[in-house]
Formats: sequence, C-alpha cells, structure tokens
Amino acid sequence: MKQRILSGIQPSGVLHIGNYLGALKQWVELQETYDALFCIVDLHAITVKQDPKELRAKIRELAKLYIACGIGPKKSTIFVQSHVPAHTELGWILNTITKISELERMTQFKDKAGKNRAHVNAGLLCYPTLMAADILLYQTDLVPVGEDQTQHLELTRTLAKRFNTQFGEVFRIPEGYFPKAGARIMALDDPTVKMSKSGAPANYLALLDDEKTIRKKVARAVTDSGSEIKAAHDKPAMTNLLTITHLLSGESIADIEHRYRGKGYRELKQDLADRVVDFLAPIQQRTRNISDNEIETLLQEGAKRAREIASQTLTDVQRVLGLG
Ligand code: ATP
Ligand code: LTN
Repeated sequence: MKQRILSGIQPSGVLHIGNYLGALKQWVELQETYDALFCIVDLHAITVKQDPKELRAKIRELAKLYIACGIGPKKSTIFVQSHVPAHTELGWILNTITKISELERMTQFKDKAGKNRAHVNAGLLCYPTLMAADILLYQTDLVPVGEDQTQHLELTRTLAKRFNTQFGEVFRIPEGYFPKAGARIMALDDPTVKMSKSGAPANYLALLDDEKTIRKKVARAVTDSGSEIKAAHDKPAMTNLLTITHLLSGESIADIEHRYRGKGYRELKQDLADRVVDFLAPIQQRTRNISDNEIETLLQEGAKRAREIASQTLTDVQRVLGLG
C-alpha cells in the first residue's frame, strides 16, 4: 500500500509563486510515489468575506491551475472541500476536544483577527480544527505545505493524539513535509513578511500575471542597502530573489552569486523577470486549454473518491464516540 499525502489551497485571492514553490512544486514530485489527494479548501476561504460568484469561479480556476502546474488528474485526486460533508462534521467534533487557548495562540489567527477580537467571526478561530479534519479524515501520512502551516500541523498532530488517547486509535498521526528552500517566499515589496494571496498586488507574482506585470513587479521589488548580490541574514530582499532564481533554474545559490559578482541588482532582476515569464507562459497556456466541462467532471469524480475514504474514518469516529 502506498503512503498517502494530502494538502490544500484556499480559492481566495490569486495563486502566487510562493504557493507554487512552497507547496505545489512538492505536490507534483510527491504524487509520483504517494497516493495523493489535493483539496480546494473553499470552506476555509469563507472565513474571510468572499463574493459568491467570484468564489465559484476561483474554485474552478484553482482546479485548472493545479493541473496546469503538473498535478496529474489520473495520478492524483483533486476535489473541493465542501463537496465532502465529512470535513465539517469531523471539524465540529474536533472543536469539542480543542481548547480555545490553543486556537487563540495560532499566529495565523492573530495576524488575521487583528486586535479587535469581539467582531472576528468564529470560523477564523476554528480554522485549524477544520484543517485538522481535512488531514485526519484521509489517514494522511504526509502533508506538504509551506512553513507558515507548521503550527497548524502541530495542532493537528496534538488533536489526533488526544482523540486517540481519549476514545481509541482512530487517526494516523501525520507528518509535515516542508521544502528545503522556498518554504517561505517573502513579499516583493517587503521582504520581512511572507508573500501572500491576500496582500497587495505588488507583494506577489501571480501565476496568471501577464508578462508586462511580472516585469514591472520584479523591477520594482524592494532591494537591500548596498549593492552586493549575496544571500545573507542582513540581506532579506536579495536572499528572497536569489532563492526564487535558484528554485526556478536549479542553479545553486553559490553559483548564482558567483555569476553576478561585480554586476548590479538591475541585471539580476532582469534575468529573474525573464525566468519567471518563461516559467509561467506554459502554465498559463495549459490553464487556458482546460475546459470548464473537464473540470466539472474531474471535481465530481474527485469528490466521489474523497467521500469514500472520508466516510470510513468518519464512521469509526462516530462509533467510538457513541454517535450514529
Ligand atoms: P492568504 O495570504 O490568503 O492566507 P496564502 O498565500 O498564504 O493565502 P494559502 O492558501 O493559505 O495561501 O496557502 C497555500 C499553500 O501555500 C500552503 O501550503 C502555504 O503554506 C503555502 N504558502 C503560502 N504562502 C507561501 C509563501 N510565501 N512561501 C511559501 N509557501 C507559501
Ligand atoms: N490552512 C492552509 C490550507 C489548508 C490545508 C489543509 C493545507 C486547509 N486545509 C489541509 C494542508 C492540508 C493554509 O492556509 N495555507
């Protein structure tokens, strides 16, 4: 039996190169050796306000992007979270063994909720228990995600162990899988914060940005003081641009630094823009070539397989709890 991986991305905002390098790139590699499930986590996306029409379109667009980036519809199962009701049911059950203090401690919650907690919706607080349900329903071995998800994954493991201890061994304890480089791509306009879908357009390179936009964004990316092209702690902007170059080219950072010795930021940026444009062109082409019908069929089939696996775990959960 193959081991299983599962991961998900929210259909909110636009997919960016950080999502690709931090998560999707690993999914494409791991699907070759694992039983792979990739989810479009729409119920997570509605923890912030979404326009219904736009959300529907974003869900389909994200499914197309998964495939365009290399997820094989025959190799992997692609599905929409809300098409499998077991996620919300297990999410609810996990809420009952989760402490409010554990949820309030999550940095993603603290970042998104801000200071004025009284008006924050409860879904934002319970976001991690739904994510834990996504993972645990499928008896997942490995969860390939970016570094920002470390804390959520640790909570998932804690809840799985807690449940198993209190009610009996139902859940497999999942491990996180983080890329060696690229687990935290930084924003172009501020290299001290992570590149984010919900940020301002200048902060990210979207997978669907056109050539002109990419060139403009890369040219305007913040740089460090000084002029040396070198990855270092006190050079967060250069480290970020060099990391992206390294991941798109396969060339080591040391070799890239060597190649740019005596050259300026402008040259590095121009080359990087060329590389990003060349990398994204086929992805954009493939996205356009996938029809809406193909996606509908694929998502229906994906949901069917996901429901089958999820219902087995949910039945076990209900049984040990005295439900059902
Ligand atoms: P938002 O800013 O709206 O929270 P996001 O850009 O963080 O969105 P998600 O849907 O939350 O995107 O994340 C999808 C996947 O991409 C996750 O595995 C996450 O860890 C990864 N990821 C997100 N941002 C980055 C980043 N800057 N660098 C590396 N990986 C990232
Ligand atoms: N919380 C994640 C998205 C997410 C996820 C998951 C990732 C929801 N469910 C299950 C891996 C496995 C995020 O915000 N990036």
